[in-house]
Amino acid sequence: MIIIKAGGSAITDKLRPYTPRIDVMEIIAEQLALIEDSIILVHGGGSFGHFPAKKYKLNEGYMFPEQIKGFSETKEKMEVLNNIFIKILNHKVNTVPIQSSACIITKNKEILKFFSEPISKIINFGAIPVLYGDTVFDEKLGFCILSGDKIIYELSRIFKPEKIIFGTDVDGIYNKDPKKYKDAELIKELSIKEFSIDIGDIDDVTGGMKGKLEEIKRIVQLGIEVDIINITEKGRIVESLQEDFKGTRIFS
Ligand code: IP8
Repeated sequence: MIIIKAGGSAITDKLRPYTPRIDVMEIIAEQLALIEDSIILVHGGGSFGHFPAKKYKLNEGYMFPEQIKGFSETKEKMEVLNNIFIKILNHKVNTVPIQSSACIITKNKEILKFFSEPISKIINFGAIPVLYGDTVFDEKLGFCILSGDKIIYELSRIFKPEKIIFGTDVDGIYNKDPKKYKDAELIKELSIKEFSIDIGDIDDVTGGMKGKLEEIKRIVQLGIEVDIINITEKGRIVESLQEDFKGTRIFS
């Protein structure tokens, strides 16, 4: 089994609210059709989920009644994004979307309960379950934003996949932010012991690249191989299943 994250920065234009990147979704669909192994796909929020979630301070938990409007609005936007993606994927593969808030309860932003049986059933039928970062109910905070990365950690514990691919809009992890520095170098292999390096923004409600690396660290500690690749480029997902690929491989 392979678990693939289609990052929000790749499948949406993060600078323009509610703008999908249809071209990238098509690239992903084409490659999924070439993979024989079973797949679970998880996608992020990008400019659909993060805008309303930030506006209503949803990741700080329930504080004032107006946030309910934000909770509902964020969920609506995430469903719109999921629906656009699912339609494109279904031209090439069979997918079944799963709404995270209907099967996950968190406690202080960590997954406490996860009814994962439907995911196993979908896989047994040879289809691809598609989950996504979402607004969820939280036993301590009332509600919170659950990132796709935290969902992937939990899926890793439950399904023990051979590999996790984190798809972003950059080629992997660099020694400096490649969007700011031209001399930034791609790190091909990275030990989790080196994870203290300062990487990227924390502008996302779910912690940006830093939050992602925290989850990756936990996944690698489960003994699972993790690759970070650029999924906006054709062929990269399939290449990362081979030895010679462009990206960053994380090991313990
Ligand atoms: O982009 C966040 O998921 P992520 C989802 O995987 C929302 O961190 C609703 C902002």
